[in-house]
Amino acid sequence: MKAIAALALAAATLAMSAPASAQFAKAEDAIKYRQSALFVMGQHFGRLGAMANGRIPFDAKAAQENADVVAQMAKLPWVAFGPGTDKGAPTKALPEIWTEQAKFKEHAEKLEAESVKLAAAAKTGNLDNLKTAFGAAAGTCKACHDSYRAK
Ligand code: ASC
Repeated sequence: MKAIAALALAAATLAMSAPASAQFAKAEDAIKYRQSALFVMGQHFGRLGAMANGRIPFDAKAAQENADVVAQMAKLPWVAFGPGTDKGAPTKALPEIWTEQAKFKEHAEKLEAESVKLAAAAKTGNLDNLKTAFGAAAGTCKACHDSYRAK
């Protein structure tokens, strides 16, 4: 019984830490994984942008939900930029990602930090807070794309 409990605990622990330890069978899977995470993030970020820029009415609850998704998705792509994943499927990822790993990591961490602030701003229910935090987060998207994504 003890062994079963220990196994169950180990499995649960593994499941909870899955994103950070995601393993990919092949480079193509890693490329698809990071593109998928970034795509989903972009969709939800875009909805926030539409509110921040007045293209759609501000809806505090929707903003909060979208920002929470962004903050979760922002954690996911980075593990999928591992060694050997520079090719294997169509990708705009530039080689500098792998030759400037520390700088790339800094960009990723900035996005993660700004997306946490964005979620906090959305929780205030105040459109001006959302606008400010959205602008800062969008800046981190752009900075990384300028350096590490092909046009
Ligand atoms: C988005 C999106 C990005 C960023 C970037 C910000 O909505 O999909 O990649 O914002 O355009 O400059």
